Parts: sequence; C-alpha cells; structure tokens
Amino acid sequence: MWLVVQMSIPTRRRALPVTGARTARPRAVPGGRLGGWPAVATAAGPAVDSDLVRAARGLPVSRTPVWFMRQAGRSLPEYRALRAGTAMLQACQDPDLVTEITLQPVRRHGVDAAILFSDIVLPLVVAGVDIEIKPGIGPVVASPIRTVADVDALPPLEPDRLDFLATAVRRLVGELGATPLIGFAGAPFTLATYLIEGGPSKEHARTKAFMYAEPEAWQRLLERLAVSAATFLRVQVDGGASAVQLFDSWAGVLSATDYATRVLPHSRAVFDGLDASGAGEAMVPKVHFGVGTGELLPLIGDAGADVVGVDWRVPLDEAARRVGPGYSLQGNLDPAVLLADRETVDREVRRVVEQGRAARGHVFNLGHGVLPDTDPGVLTHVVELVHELSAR
Ligand code: 1CP
Repeated sequence: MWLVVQMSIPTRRRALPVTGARTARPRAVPGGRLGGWPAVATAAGPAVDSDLVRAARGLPVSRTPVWFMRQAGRSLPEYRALRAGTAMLQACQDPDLVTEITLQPVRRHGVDAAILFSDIVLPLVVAGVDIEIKPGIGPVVASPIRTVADVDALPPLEPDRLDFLATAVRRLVGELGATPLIGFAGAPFTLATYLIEGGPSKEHARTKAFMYAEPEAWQRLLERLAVSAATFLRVQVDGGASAVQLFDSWAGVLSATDYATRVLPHSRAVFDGLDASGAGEAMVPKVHFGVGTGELLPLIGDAGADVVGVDWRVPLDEAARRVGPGYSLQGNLDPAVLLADRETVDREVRRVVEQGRAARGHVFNLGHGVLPDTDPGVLTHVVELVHELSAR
C-alpha cells in the first residue's frame, strides 16, 4: 500500500494544474458571457483525481484542498456587477449567469473546487412554490405551510423542468477541467424551516411545533422534500458534478434525539435516493453540513456522508473524535476571523490546518458562509496560505 502511494503521487502531481482552475479560464464573449462549450464531461472526468475528491475519500493529497461556502456572491464586486438588475432566483435559472458566477471565485481565488451558483430553495421554486429571495432578508414564502392540507398541496419536482440546470452543470464541468464542481441541495429539515416559518427565523419555533404536533404530516413533508433534493442532486451528478453537499444549515437547533428520530432518516433518504438513481456508476463523495451541530456530530455522518462539515464551534481534532473513523472533515475557520487583522487570520488558518490533520482527510473551508463584508483579497490569501502550509 505504502509503495503504491509513493509511486502514484509524483505522477498525479504532474497532472495537476499549477493553480487549480486558473488554467480553466473561460473564453470571454461580448457582454461578459461565455461561449463555445466543450463536449459533455461525466462524473468520472478529470476532476475524479483532484485533491478535493481524494481528501473526501481519505486518500493522500498533494495539499489540503480549500473552497469557501458562499464563495460565489456578495463579497465579490464582479458578482454584484453581473447580478445587477436580475432577481436572485431568476439568475439561478439562467445557465449563462450560473456558469459565469460559479467560475468567478475559482478564477479569482484559485480555490480547489467550484460550488454551483444556485440556492437551496430553487427546487421548490421550479416545482411551483411561490418563493422570492428578498435582498437583505433571504427566501420568503408567499403561503407558508401551516396545515396537513398544505403539505399535501406541495407540488412535486418534475425532473424535466431542470434542463437549465443540466445545461449549466455540463458547461461548467467542461470549463473547469480538472477542478471539481460541487453540486448541492438543501436538506429536508432546513427546507421545511423556510416553508413553515415563511422565511428566515432564529428560533424555528413554528417548525418544531409542527414537528411535534403533526408527526404524520411532518414525515410526509420531509419525505417529499427528500425526493426533490435527490432529484436536484441527481441532475447535477449526471451533468458531471464531482461531489455533492447537503446543507442542513439549521439542524443544530434540534436535540440529538429529535434529530436522530425525526430528521436524520430523511437526510439519509436523500443520499440513498441519489445512490439508487445512479446505480452502477462510481458514486461521487458526499458532504453533510450544518451549523451548531456539535452535539449532532456523531450522527451527521450516519446519514451516508463521506465528509462531515463542521462549524467553528468545535475544533477539528475534537470533531474527528466525535464523528469517529471513516469520515473526512470539512471546515472550520470562523468566517468572522476574516474581518480581523492579518496576524489573527494567519494564526487561525494555521490552527485549523494543524487540527485538521487529526481527520482521515481534511477539506479546508469556513465554519459557515463567507460574510458579505469580507475583503476578497483575504480569501485569496487564505487559499495560498492553506496550500503553502499543507504542501507535501
Ligand atoms: O442577491 C443575493 O446575492 C442573495 C444572496 C444569496 C446568494 C449569493 C442567497 C440568498 N443565496 C445565494 C447563493 C447560494 N445559496 C449558494 C451558492 C453560492 C456559494 O455557496 O458560493 C449556496 C450554496 C446557497 C445555499 C443556501 N441558501 C443555504 C445553505 C448555506 C448556508 O448559508 O447555510 C441557505 C440556508 C440558503 C437560504 C438563503 N438564500 C439566500 C439567503 C440570504 C439565505 C439565508 C437566509 C437565512 O438566514 O435564513
């Protein structure tokens, strides 16, 4: 085994682009959009041997891969310029805009992965649920779910409505070359919070009340959301995404018992549904992430993940103990650190890289999304520092 590893690394190193997708620079056409799409790539494309995929599987890497949740978006002036005049959910359904916005942070920062520009509520919107993403607020649902009948009236997601997504993913995979594209979906619980609360919420009290008071309708709702998440992920994997992430951002508001019995089975159904629908092909690695999940870490991997995403509250060496062997970790620099002085940033990046060595594989990331006020230059610096500290 040792010999194989020693022999395979130099070969793989030669095949790696020097600065990730900086080599995958899209061809510009008038209007800043992209043209001349190359042939379709598959899930077994050149990114299958990337450091991101290898770290996710617990294999040796040439350096710790790094990407940032919410790397596309509000911190980038080029994003704000491109989005001007287009509503968020409209932008998510325009393959040209999706492709360009997804590539922006890859070009600028040299991160080791792109994450599809989309939103967790998009499958609901495509299915016909009236949702708007209001600037400065987030997703707002016109008619929140309050009764059992509301659950039954939720429209299913028809896969043939996702052609725009398949197109965007295929273009992206062609442009990205050896840099992996991460596909994603919202987990059933986190999507249910938006549908039941009607928008962003701190306590998620209505959601929990519905979960306790209407256990059968709750189960039906989460089952439906699991099917739609698996459909959304399937299209991305079929288009050539190299990994997927399930965002259960708000699962940390639950006790471990409630999470284990009322939520986890539905997140597992998403991963199982994805596996089942792609029977026979090499499966892409799966990341499972939530905020404030310190008490849930022993359960999060159980849903069928290869990688457990960790927020900044639990150090990665402790997180590795809590999740147990058999999982890689992703995280977990506090996004607020990026607003501090350079010395603090460097010290905290070093700490996260060091503590990440306790896991079988480490994908460097923030503990949650990039804050809008973050200086993009600091993000580029973090990518370079993580690479420098971890180069083998
Ligand atoms: O106009 C804008 O620019 C709106 C801001 C914005 C952006 C850029 C929203 C509204 N969504 C997105 C893109 C997005 N959302 C991405 C792709 C970009 C990337 O990661 O680089 C992803 C992965 C998401 C996922 C998402 N949306 C999550 C899970 C991740 C997380 O932050 O926990 C959640 C909870 C949402 C809901 C949502 N969409 C937008 C906002 C402001 C919110 C959060 C609202 C809240 O606090 O509840």
